[in-house]
Amino acid sequence: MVKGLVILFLLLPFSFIAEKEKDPKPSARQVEWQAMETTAFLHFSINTFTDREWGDGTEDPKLFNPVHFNADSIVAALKDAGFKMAIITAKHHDGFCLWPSKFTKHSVASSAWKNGKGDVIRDLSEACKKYGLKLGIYLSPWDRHESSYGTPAYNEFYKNQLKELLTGYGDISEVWFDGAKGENAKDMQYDFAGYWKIVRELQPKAVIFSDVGPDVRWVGNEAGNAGETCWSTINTNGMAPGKANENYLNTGDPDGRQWIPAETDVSIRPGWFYHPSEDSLVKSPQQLVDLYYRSVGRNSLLLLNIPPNREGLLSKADMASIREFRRRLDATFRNNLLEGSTFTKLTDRDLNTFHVLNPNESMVIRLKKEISFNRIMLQENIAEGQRNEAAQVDIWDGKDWKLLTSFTTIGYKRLLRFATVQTRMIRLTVVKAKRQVQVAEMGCYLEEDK
Ligand code: FUL
Repeated sequence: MVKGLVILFLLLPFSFIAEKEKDPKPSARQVEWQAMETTAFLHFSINTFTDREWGDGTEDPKLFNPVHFNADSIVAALKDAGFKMAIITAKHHDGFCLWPSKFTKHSVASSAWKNGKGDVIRDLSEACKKYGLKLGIYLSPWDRHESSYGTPAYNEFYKNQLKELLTGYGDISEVWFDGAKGENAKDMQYDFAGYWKIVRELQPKAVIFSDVGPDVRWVGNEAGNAGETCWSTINTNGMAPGKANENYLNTGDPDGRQWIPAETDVSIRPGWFYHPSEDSLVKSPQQLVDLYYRSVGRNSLLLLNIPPNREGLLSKADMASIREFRRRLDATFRNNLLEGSTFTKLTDRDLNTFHVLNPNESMVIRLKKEISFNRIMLQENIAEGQRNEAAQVDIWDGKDWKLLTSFTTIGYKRLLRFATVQTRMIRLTVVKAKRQVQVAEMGCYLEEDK
């Protein structure tokens, strides 16, 4: 009996280590991806000129003529507004290609633009290099123009197009595989595994998005809402792009064995493509700030669509809105009021240095003077996984602790908003966690009234 107990105690630390090692963790490319926080989607194609959201593939390529298209101006505006990557619709569901693909005539090469000599992807990739943004591509699997669509030959056609994009335009940092699939040949079997293999071979640093990963998953809606509880882990068993459970994708799964964080794609306008009738419906800077809190602030990434117009430029209203959005965020998060407290690791902007808290453990931050704040920011060291399940923050009112806010997951980032409070002491308590939480960053901020 005693011998048995001794063996048990000897083995215990090993079983703990084994369990810990099984914890899903992000790859380097996923960590880098999430740290970008805000990226831009550019929905731009023949639909921009036909005023449609989904073209049917019969459009005359000559209609594509963005006479003032200027990739530099678009990318400069995105950079100015703090976006770190631009993902462009190289081909949307209608099949029209923004680059002169060798495998179809349905492209810019048959358009009126630059007498068929233009290449949107080339111009954009050069502008991205110039301004230091990453470039991503969206290549719709669903193709309403290509005659081989619906037969196995289409997979070859698609792979050829993918290879053109992955070899001809320098670094590609994200490849976006849309799950949408309409009426023409519903039974088309996409070779997603084959597509993804090509991405890994040709652009090993690129993250692959589809509804269910493998690197980045869909957040489950197009309204800009990550789950209040949002795990970067899921189990993809049996789920295919286009057929995933939206609620499951929205919140993720604490028991998920795969690290596939959620990307929140949402448009600055009602539609994904530019429509003149939506010029007055551009989301305001404050609506964009709210989107940031509901995506990045809930452990997701904000992929904001800002569609170029018929001239081939971002519209003035859109540019003004994204610029002011960034100004407001910068103004709020510039000044971390916890700086100078004894917990220096929490404010050093380095996720690899952290303070550990076990479940039911608290840390009390004493400040040199009273602070006024209405926002809290928390980050876990996600390189080691995501652990916090429930936590709360209390503040000292001079006599007693008062609950300020309680919340669930943290992950890469959690942002909390509440009415302005004053205090000299703040207490963070981990209420429930999968294991010891590595609290990497914490900030208290004051957002001024607008
Ligand atoms: C959807 C597409 O059908 C929309 O047109 C848009 O591209 C959006 C981002 O994804 O599935």
